[in-house]
Amino acid sequence: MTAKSLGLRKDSEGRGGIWQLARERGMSRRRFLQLLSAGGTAAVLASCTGLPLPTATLPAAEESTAEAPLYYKNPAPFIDHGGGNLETRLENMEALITPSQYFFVRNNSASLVVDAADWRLSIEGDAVANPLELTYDDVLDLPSRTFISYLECAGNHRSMFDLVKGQAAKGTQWGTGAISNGRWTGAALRDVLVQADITDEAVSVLLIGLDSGSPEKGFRRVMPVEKAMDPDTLLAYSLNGEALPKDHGFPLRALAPGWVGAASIKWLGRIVVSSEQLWTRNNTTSYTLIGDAYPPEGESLGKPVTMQTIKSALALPRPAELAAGTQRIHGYAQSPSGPIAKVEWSLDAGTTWRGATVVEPSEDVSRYSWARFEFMWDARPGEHTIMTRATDAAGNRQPDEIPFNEKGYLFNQPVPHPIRVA
Ligand SMILES: Nc1nc2c(c(=O)[nH]1)N[C@H]1C(S)=C(S)[C@@H](COP(=O)(O)O)O[C@H]1N2
Ligand SMILES: [Mo]
Repeated sequence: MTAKSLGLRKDSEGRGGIWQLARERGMSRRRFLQLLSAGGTAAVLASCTGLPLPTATLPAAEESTAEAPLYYKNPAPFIDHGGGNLETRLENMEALITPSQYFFVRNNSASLVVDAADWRLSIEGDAVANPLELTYDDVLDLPSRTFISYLECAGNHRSMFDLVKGQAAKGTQWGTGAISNGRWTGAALRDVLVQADITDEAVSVLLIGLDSGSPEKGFRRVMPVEKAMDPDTLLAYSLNGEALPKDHGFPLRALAPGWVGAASIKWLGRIVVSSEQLWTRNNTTSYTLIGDAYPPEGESLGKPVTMQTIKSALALPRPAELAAGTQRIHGYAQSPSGPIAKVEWSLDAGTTWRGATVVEPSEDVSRYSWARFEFMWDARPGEHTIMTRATDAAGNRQPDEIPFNEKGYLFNQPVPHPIRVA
């Protein structure tokens, strides 16, 4: 694929066509992304039309502030869990792709403001024969890939351990919105690893963010070399046709489709390829399944989480209030192991199930996109609970019951959704 694949599509703000316009005026993709990150669409338009850019449109966050905010986006549309954790309200969503302003945020420290011109990505380690240091332009010059993929926190649905099983798990009490579905563009991590000449001895690839301003303190995650060499594991520089927003890892983040969000390191600064299995906080004490059902592996306290699990949720407020009469109910379902084949819904806590319609997407979507489903419900006045259950094309179905784990990862039993009909 080429730069042409970064075509902007219309989003809910009608910003579609800006890249189109920029391209028609002869702007390079690199220049486009630079302008977008510096001054947003206003900067691109100003450059296209030759008009001076009013200084008021330059983001204030670019100026140095004594104390960095936890995030930069407007928190109004989100459930704010504090500490830089913004949960998407699925009820705000009707379409397949989550607009960037609704895209959930999970920060372990604070969002960074990185100057792409100063930024470097280093690739090193004992299983690297040709250590590299890449600039932003170097990454933009690599062959690019664009596809739709969901990104989901390992702790999405965590509050359901308490609500459904009566066992509270530690961590941010996410409902069902620590997930979003985006259109990503980036280079394949594989291409960079090949350029760095990784050796046959390579076992672990450690991705390190620049959190807290330094690679020493950065949020990090290990993945096996096989996942790192998967052509779909990206070094992503664009979300929904624009440069990555600051809160999502500008200038560059990893995107590990199908894996827990914690592997998709934001503000990526350093990649270490090792001939040994590496253990760090995020596969030993965090992001690992700790509980009776999970015997410890290696240096981990449990079973490190890697792939996500199949889940579904309704796009309704919790609790929801609906008017009596025929209602069209919709929601989203996702699986890391194939497209969603079937979604069912139940009004009697899972005793009987009816079929929902899995909506055919209006464009070709990758196997990493979530699916939209809907069904018609004759809502009668009173208190109701609707449960949904998804099955993927490989035959995986949401289980009736899963074992508890202390940190509440990967909850995927059918979620009961309370609805009052007046
Ligand atoms: N550098 C860095 N990368 C990170 C994180 C972080 O705190 N720092 N959080 C991780 C977690 S736990 C998740 S779920 C995803 C969330 O990505 P988003 O904020 O873009 O939605 O980013 C991951 N990458
Ligand atoms: Mo996460």
